[in-house]
Amino acid sequence: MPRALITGITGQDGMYLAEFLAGKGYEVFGLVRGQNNPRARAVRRALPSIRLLEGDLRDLASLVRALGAARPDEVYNLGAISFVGLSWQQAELTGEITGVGVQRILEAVRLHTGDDMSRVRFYQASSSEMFGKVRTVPQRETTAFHPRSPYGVAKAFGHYMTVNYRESYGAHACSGILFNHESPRRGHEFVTRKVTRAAARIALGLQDDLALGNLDARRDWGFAGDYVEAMWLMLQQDEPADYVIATGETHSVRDLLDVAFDRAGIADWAPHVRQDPRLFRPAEVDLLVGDASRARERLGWKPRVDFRGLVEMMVDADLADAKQEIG
Ligand code: GDR
Repeated sequence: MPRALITGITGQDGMYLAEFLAGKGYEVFGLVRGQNNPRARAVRRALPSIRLLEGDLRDLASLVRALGAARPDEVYNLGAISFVGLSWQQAELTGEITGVGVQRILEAVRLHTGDDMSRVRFYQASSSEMFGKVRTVPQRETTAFHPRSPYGVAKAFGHYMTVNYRESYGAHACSGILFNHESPRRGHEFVTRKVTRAAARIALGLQDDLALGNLDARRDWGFAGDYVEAMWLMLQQDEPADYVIATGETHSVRDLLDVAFDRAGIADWAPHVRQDPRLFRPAEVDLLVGDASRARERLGWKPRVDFRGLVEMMVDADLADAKQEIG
């Protein structure tokens, strides 16, 4: 039975990946900060077969210990402070966990494996936020980075560290440059979920309006369930490499509002939405759209859910939640 250790197991991607790997017959271990926090309990409820281990990306010894307990064949580093908007308020902590944390877990794998680091395959959750103020459209693996937030800067550090451990120590380390990926499990602070949840709650009379920031930002939004499969496929290749994972389509926040409110049965979103200057970011990423040709060619990966399908799936789940709330 193959064994996998996932950091960030309590997040959206951690949950999808854990389910996916368990379905493939893996023994799945997850790193958590405290067994009794509500998110760890939720993971255990959803996936009783999972083994949760204590550890923190700020603490090298805890990572070495977790590796010793899990003895994984594959490590997926999904743990991070992942909300871009917050990263200006907590730039140092974001650097510490989202950036330096990657070096710590790579070093832990190196210490754990002794002289052959490639014995444990490593996946790093890199991000399209590294492209930031984009140099070319669409963005691919060779596109230069210009991160626009402390989060993007920290992810770029983690990305280059992953490449560096591969080149320095022969690690089988892959960096997945994932564009935005969403689902009904997405945190409420991210724009897709904020919009789909509000559309559902406004339609059912639970909420009156919705405050947003920049409505003109464009993103390449895919479905998280599709993207975790790409993570796994990367680690099944003989040669480690970096891959862009994206749909190749870009949409604005306005497009998101159109589809979400329409699905919730509201013809015009404009009367319900106001713009709040506090929700604008100090520096914005205006446009992201990825070219996932390498993943298509080498991994045989392609997304199954398109933008409309994704937004409708999320609105339907939020409508069901809102109805339950009403009782
Ligand atoms: P992003 O996701 O920053 O792209 O990072 P987010 O959903 O937060 O923002 C997307 C775009 O929407 C604009 N926006 C708003 N965003 C939020 N959160 N709330 C608002 O009210 C709002 N109004 C407008 C933003 O300005 C932005 O342009 C996500 C995260 O999951 C990262 O961890 C991941 O690495 C990248 O995607 C790929």
